[in-house]
Amino acid sequence: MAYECILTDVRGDGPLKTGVITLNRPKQMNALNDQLMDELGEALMAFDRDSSIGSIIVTGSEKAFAAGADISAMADYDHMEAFHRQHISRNWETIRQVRKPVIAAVAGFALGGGCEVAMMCDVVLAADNARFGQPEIKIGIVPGAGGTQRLPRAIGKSKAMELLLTGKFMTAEDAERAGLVSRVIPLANLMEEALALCAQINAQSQPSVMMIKELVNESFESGLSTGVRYERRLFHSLFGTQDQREGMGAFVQKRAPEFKHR
Ligand code: CO8
Repeated sequence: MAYECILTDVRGDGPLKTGVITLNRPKQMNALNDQLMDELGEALMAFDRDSSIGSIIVTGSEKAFAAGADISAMADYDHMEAFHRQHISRNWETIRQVRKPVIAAVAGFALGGGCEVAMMCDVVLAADNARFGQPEIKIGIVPGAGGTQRLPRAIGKSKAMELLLTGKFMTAEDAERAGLVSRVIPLANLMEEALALCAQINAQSQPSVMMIKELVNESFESGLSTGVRYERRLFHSLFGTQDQREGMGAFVQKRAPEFKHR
């Protein structure tokens, strides 16, 4: 399918490749309109279905990962339009259906819906110029795609409240200190580092990769006891796989594993 608001690419030279999705509405700082969110969802699901892809990177430009939902598209909505037409809600959860790891490589602004999309990803890597925030309060609304839920889980209640209640931005360094991002990387090296991380993930046993993602998100997005119980069940199930036998056998024999499902 031809996309207008995103670019897609496949990178890497191992048996499993990395799907790269670049948000591409440069004039609007990658503001997330309906078409972009539709295209992002389709590209994510296409990479998820593709058995030659092991992981996915979502990135933006050097100036903006995404400066939020498109305010000009929403400005004249009334309550019924926002609710009934499902215009701004139907396509925001697709990213959560993806089973493969999704890495957000964030440079520049990740604000409002942009910060929310980054938080829906499994790992967030930040360029040193990245700025995170939920400035919805400044335009008379509240976050609508998980910001009030995922931000406190990511950085704790007090820091999240301060950001949410003031709309101020967080630097990449502060975001790393708070645990919102896993690493800060010089802007020029962001994609190289993101691709290197994906190559490391792609070399692992893919059922384990997908189950770890499912397990972490199960607990992160629900209660701890449910997550721990779920973890026990999937842990047991892996003892029915060849990769478990190979992985543990290789350790005992002091050699590198040759996973079948990679
Ligand atoms: N929507 C639409 N256009 C935008 C947006 C946006 N979110 N952000 C920037 N733009 C546009 C500007 O209007 C401007 O366009 P033009 O050149 O035609 O005037 C262009 O991008 C460049 O922006 P600026 O001139 O403002 O550039 P600056 O460098 O001065 O500032 C900022 C950059 C700080 C990013 C600034 O543009 C800004 O504050 N943007 C708005 C940030 C914001 O409020 N984001 C939250 C939006 S609301 C939201 O995300 C709710 C999500 C709910 C999802 C619900 C799903 C169910």
